[in-house]
Amino acid sequence: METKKILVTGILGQDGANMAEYLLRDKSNLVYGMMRRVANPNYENIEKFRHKKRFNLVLGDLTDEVSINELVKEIKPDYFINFAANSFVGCSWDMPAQVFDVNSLGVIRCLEALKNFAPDCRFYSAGSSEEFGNVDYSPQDMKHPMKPRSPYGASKCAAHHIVKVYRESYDMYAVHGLLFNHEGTKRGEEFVTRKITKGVAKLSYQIRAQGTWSDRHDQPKKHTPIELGNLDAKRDWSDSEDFVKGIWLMLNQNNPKDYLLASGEMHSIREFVEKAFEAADLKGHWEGEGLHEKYIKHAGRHKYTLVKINPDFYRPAEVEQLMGDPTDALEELGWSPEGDFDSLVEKMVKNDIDIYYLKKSTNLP
Ligand code: NDP
Ligand code: GDR
Repeated sequence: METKKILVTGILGQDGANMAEYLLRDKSNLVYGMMRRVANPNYENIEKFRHKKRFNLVLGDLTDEVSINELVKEIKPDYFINFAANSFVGCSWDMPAQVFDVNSLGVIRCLEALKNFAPDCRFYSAGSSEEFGNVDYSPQDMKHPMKPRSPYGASKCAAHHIVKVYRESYDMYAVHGLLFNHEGTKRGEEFVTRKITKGVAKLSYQIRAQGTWSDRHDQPKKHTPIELGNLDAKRDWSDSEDFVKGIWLMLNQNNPKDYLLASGEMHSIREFVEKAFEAADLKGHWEGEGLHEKYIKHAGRHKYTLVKINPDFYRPAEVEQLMGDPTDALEELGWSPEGDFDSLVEKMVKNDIDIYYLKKSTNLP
């Protein structure tokens, strides 16, 4: 069995950890997971495999070409999967230059290191549906023009172009996958899906864990509504565990070609909220309009506000809707995702309820 050396950046994030877990199932793979130096690293996402023999944790930073060059020189990887990024669209207006440094220049640093020290290595660049932005038609396909609405989206468009330029100029195997939103139990907490499922878990505990719905008390139990921004935005959500398989297929074609991964379905934030509370057996209803809209649950004599609007979570420019057409990936790559919207929401809610209740029962912070 020929050993494959695979360098995965962004290892502590959602996709890096899911990709490493997937690759380690094949005993011929040797995985190098790159993290940047931080004072208090959170290893939660990689705890399952962190101490495996075929996994090595290495330090590097996309803003520092010395570290990227040294890693490529030392490891001489067969595959370089670049997930590292400033991936939060919402903060990209506050630090646009940093976002470009990591998400665009960072990709050039990776490509240069490979060109100079491992020219046969296959490179994956993490592109985004945010590159489509203000969409002309739905579902979007690979021919859709790039119309980003945020510094983040623009930074990914720049990475998209530069990957193509290196592929064509230096005959490198470099692909830029256009991925629509993908979530799961390792999703970062500031993204709307995880924010909702964590909030649902907390509310479930606060309102009902210590007994039945509290009709006996004069006041409703103390509870923490989830505060959200634009409920009408629509996204095409999938499971990250399905996407890492599609990415691996993209890296193992005969000739490099970019693909789009998506579910082909679109749901609003409002629908995600409803589905998440249903999964926790806390179905409520919407009352009010605009900034005063709330998701309410009546229980006995009491009325619980489960969700309310906080205008701070609105963005300076919004991408109102995104939905991708995955036909090419399904037919040409043979990609076959297993999850769907309902199973994704249920999995995330159940996971967060388990975590929250366990923490409370063991008095962890
Ligand atoms: P995460 O935010 O979960 O992970 C990104 C990782 O990159 C983090 O672990 C972060 O480290 C690391 N990172 C940030 N800056 C640097 C740097 N300068 N040097 C090295 N590492 C750095 O993102 P996801 O796993 O969700 O996404 C993976 C990639 O896919 C990203 O590029 C994202 O933009 C892209 N993408 C994601 C989609 C999604 O829906 N999830 C959809 C389309 C594209 P730290 O932990 O220290 O912050
Ligand atoms: P997105 O994901 O911007 O699509 O980027 P996010 O979950 O942050 O937002 C999705 C939509 O929800 C609306 N929204 C809120 N978003 C957040 N984060 N918090 C809120 O309280 C809230 N309320 C409403 C947003 O306005 C938006 O419309 C993700 C990231 O993973 C990117 O890295 C990736 O490239 C794209 O998906 C595809």
